[in-house]
Amino acid sequence: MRDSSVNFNFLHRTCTLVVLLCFLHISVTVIYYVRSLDLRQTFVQHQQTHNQRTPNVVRQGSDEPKFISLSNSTEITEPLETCPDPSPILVGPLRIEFNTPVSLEEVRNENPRLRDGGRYKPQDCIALQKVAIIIPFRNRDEHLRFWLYYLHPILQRQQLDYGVYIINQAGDETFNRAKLLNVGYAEALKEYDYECFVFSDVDLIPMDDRNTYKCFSQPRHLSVSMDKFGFRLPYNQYFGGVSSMSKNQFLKINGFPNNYWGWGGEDDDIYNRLSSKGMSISRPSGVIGKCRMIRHERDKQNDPNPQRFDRIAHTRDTMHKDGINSLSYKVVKVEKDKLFTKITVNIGKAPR
Ligand SMILES: [Mn+2]
Repeated sequence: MRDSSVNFNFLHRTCTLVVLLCFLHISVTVIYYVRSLDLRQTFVQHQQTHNQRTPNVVRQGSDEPKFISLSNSTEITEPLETCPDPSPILVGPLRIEFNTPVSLEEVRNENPRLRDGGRYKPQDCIALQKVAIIIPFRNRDEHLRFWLYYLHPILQRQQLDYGVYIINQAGDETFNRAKLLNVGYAEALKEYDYECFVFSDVDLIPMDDRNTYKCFSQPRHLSVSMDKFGFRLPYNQYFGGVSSMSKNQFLKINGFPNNYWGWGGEDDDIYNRLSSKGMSISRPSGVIGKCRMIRHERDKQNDPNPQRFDRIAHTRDTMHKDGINSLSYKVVKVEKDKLFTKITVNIGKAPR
């Protein structure tokens, strides 16, 4: 009898101890669980405030980057920081087609952040470069509309401080692409302290916004894989289509030749100028450098220049006399549109 009561007492105490231990275990588990919930919540809150601090792009099938507003924020008074390189709002490969015509009104509406003259700079950071984009032009309004439609959103995503200059050759003498480019350089500099110049044909559209329209430590050839050439470089020294040069690089070669009237050769002359000054050509990869050319017939008054081979052979002798230091022209008209600055110039004609 006594023996069993001792046994029972022992059993009772053991059970109580086990129950207490279980309770302790559960309490500790619950406390840790609640604390981890708390931590997770503050982490999420922190993430949200962090996202609001950095401009965040929402991509919902739209080309236009949308920014979360920073209004009512104390940061508005803080000095701006330099934009990150590469721009965090690039999207990569783009679909480019020329089947549906676009109107200037449509392009103006889709780019509300542009200032008069086709100017733009990012609001939330200081652009890496001030870039003037120079387009030699005559009677290609349809191409220009496509160019503006595609390029303005791309250039804004690239976070550049840029302006678009259409240099329109007055009259109907033979076309002179390189001289128009010299005019664009000179006229853009009268307006703003540009440090980089992109020279682009009006009918070339990049197929990837990672192909940044800015300058590099060497002159840059940007249109490296055109659909017209089967997405390949036609030859190693090719420098036509779209290229970029800093002010220093441009001045080192005395700008571009003024005496290439008609189609062809001026881009090879520019290549000769660069290589004679010991510069090399920088290029994006063949994937990032893909671009489309709008199909067209050869323009009237832009026949192949028969003198081009002879001229290219003598670039080194002529480049110091012929270039930005010998440029002469007359501005006929300046038009400021929201999408571009169009400068109509009289550049004379080929000597007969
Ligand atoms: Mn063309």
